[in-house]
Amino acid sequence: MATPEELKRIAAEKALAFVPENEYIGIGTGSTVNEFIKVLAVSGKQIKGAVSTSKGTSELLAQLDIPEVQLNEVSRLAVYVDGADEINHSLQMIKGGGGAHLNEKIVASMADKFICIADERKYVSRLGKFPLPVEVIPMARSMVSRKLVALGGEPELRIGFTTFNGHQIVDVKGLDLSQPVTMEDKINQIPGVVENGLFAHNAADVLVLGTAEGAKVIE
Ligand code: ABF
Repeated sequence: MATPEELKRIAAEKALAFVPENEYIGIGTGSTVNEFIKVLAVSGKQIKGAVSTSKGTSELLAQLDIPEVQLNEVSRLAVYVDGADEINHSLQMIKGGGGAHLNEKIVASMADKFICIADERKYVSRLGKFPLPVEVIPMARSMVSRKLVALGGEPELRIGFTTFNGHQIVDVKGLDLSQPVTMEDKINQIPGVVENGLFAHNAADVLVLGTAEGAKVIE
């Protein structure tokens, strides 16, 4: 029986095929992405540079001598490779379990193609079992939480966590995410919300799924 770590590596290795040579790419955050960075480092594939989305990703890039560039230095990215907490059959995602979804959504929006890499546990028919991360301005946290309750959610402050950009995160259970694009917009229209972890407008273009039977590519 393959372990989740083995499934992540299977997906990461297959994702290499989607990385063109001599281009700038964006790289997300999380343990599956870390497997991708490790296989990229030993693949011999030459990239111009990688735009990172978190301190953890930047540290691993530096450790493995993969050149990092800042988003402001590039005008487009050939691909964006990132994990997800859940991904549905329309390749819409819940992300942000690692607290980096603001940077991830920004960098993903610059890429020609979003390649999601995940182990098979993440592939779901309906989003919402995983609590939706919502990045909020600290002074507005209580007001935002009341409005999330009004939307049917049960928000919980992520205790002791401050995002890369200095904000807080509330994780919201119980939302009806059957219409992900509508809910993504509704939440982002609440004053004080910086960004939420629904990637519905910007769904992935390709899902590389690590399964016990090997890597499956879903487009
Ligand atoms: C990241 O991928 C986050 O948005 C999401 O939480 C994470 C999944 O992490 P892992 O690959 O460790 O399961 O982009």
